[in-house]
Amino acid sequence: MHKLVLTAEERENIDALIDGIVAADEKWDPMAAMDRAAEAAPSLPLRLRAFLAQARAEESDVTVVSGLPVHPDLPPTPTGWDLAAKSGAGHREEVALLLCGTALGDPFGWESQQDGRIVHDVCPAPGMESSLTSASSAKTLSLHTEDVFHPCRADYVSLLCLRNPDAVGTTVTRVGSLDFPESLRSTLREPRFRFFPDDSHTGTSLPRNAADGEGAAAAGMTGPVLFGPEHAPYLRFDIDFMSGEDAEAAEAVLATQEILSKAAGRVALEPGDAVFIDNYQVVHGREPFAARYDGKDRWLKRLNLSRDIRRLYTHSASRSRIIPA
Ligand SMILES: O=C(O)CCC(=O)C(=O)O
Ligand SMILES: [Fe+2]
Repeated sequence: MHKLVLTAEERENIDALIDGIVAADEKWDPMAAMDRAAEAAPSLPLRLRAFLAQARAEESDVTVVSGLPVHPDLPPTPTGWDLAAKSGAGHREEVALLLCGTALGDPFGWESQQDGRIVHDVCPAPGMESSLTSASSAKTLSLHTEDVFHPCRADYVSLLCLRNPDAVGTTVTRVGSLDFPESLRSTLREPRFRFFPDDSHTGTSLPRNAADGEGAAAAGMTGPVLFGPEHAPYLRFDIDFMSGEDAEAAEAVLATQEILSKAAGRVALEPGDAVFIDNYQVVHGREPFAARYDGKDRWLKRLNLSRDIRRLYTHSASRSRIIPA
């Protein structure tokens, strides 16, 4: 893990950049803020820019920046992303995440997720406690690749913590830390696995399983779990939204889940901490917690980053940062 702790002076400099971006538009405009953050990012403190540039160049798997500004008058934690979107709650913090994120990659969103927003809110929502989405709380969010089904999935998933009063951990397993038995490794290298869109895209709240192979969304796409460099492979995995195409591949999924779970570490984000998770090298999840809906619940901002935005443009044949549904 690579970690940088910002000084008070650096935090003040970033706060001043946020002031400028927020003041530039009469009304909070998240799309305009994305462009303004990209323009302003070269003015971030040099130490922070150098740290993020190095993380990108060295393909750091888990990168943490601590001490980002969180406004002292932060509004109560919204009880759902839709309410946050409507009120613009935590918009200064969205800008902070965009500013840092653009140093690692290009922000993008999904038409099918949180209404095509670029920066998402991760906060518990009533009725979603046991869902398989980021709005859950009571249920463990199992280790996953973000948007495992899609060829344009993020290179980095970034999370900025606004509140985390119970120090709930984000779980992470780095593929670089794993030692797969040789026969498992070679099975995982083969395109014998099928990946499905998760519930945050399909709007359903029931676990998908290999048996419901009907319909377009259930068709998914096949590919390997391990791919890329022989001795430092990339990884693609989400037990809730994948299946093996044959009995041996199905066994390999279960065996891999066990290996990933045993190797999991945790990062309990504090307000002002941003973590940049390499979505090709790390699977992440979350420990369960009790949501109280009292305005003080855990609250993160989430941003997907691509190392090459043209991957999106060629995929959807449009120059848009929002991947169509
Ligand atoms: O809440 C967390 O710590 C992580 C949730 C998650 O997996 C996500 O938002 O993508
Ligand atoms: Fe996630």
